Amino acid sequence: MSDLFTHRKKELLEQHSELLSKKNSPEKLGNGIYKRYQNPVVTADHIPLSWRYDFNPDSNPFLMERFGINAAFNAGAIKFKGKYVMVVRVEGNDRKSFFAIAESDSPTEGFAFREYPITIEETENPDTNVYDMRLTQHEDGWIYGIFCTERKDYRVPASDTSSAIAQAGIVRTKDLEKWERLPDLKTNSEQQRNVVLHPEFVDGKYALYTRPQDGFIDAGSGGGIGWALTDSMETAIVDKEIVMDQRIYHTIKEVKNGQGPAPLKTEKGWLHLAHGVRNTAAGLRYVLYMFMTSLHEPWKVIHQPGGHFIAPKGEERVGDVSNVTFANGWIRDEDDKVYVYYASSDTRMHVAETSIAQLLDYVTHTPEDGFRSYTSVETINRIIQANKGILG
Ligand code: M1P
Repeated sequence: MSDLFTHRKKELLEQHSELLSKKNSPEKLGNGIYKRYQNPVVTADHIPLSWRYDFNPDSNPFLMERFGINAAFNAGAIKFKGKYVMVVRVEGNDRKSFFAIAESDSPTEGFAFREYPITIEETENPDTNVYDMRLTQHEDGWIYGIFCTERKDYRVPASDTSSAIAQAGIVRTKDLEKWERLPDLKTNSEQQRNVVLHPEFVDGKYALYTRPQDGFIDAGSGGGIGWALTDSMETAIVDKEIVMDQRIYHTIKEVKNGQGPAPLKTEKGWLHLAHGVRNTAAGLRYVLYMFMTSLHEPWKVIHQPGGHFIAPKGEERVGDVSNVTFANGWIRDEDDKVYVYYASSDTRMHVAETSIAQLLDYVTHTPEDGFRSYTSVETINRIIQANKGILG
């Protein structure tokens, strides 16, 4: 074994273990709605060295990276057997994404990947790429994972090597070890992404949040977040999708939007986290927003705070796809604290800490978007007026 090999091995192991044991602390003040934690909770560098390097000095004398990892982001999340668990979208240097579990005893630090990534069986129509799993602990006893399965669109001319078709793939598990692949969701929409299973039966059926769209990137005539019912998850078929949260001109969700994780049930209604997209001269900007739906009619929006809940900030603004925040996982803890696991710029995972009480206050008391500059000034004037004599 060469000195170079020995030295590199020691340094790699030290650096990796330092990263995994790095302490994390919340920002001091925050905005009263949540506190961001200072360090990302999962990055490409968290990926086990045993996936990336061949540690045999005979076959890898330079101790080169053999399988590069480009990013670790857009994670589904669940608390399982006392552990905070993320099902992370890991993307290799080859641009293929796959899923892997990172878990910790703490919600905000110490996330380590399991020894192997998750093997998701293919259907008779193999996926080219799989990503963005939403986990739902359903009242039927299964944990479902719905993810995007992307395949090449063969209907286009051979010169078009980019066009793809996105649909919803489905797996289920009881132990986060063995994942059973079910047939893909069937809908009447040309493309689907951001499909999420509601945790409870509605009228005896499984309920899904969908995102019908015409093109792979463009929502086209797909108007927003959809709501649909299916009799079964073993052959999930949706006839009708109604748009329950539409995209709107000159808002943070003007171009498209999509449900984040499964909603959280509270005594006042279902709390939803979603992403909204608008276009800019610098490209698409993805931010997170929230809304609440009726407890008994979860497809009816009853509160919709104006503007974004979390937008890319500081270093979060830069990455593979810059100016993006995206969340498909959050965990409500036993003490009603809520950990929002969000990704920045399609590159890394972060956490923000809040609580059900804070989120309820935020969702029910944040002014709604008035859709005009004039109404924004009116809203601020009302707040200033109410503060008179209080601030001195
Ligand atoms: O690159 C930003 C996001 O773009 C897509 O989201 P949407 O379907 O709403 O356009 C997804 O590819 C997502 O993974 C990605 O983070």
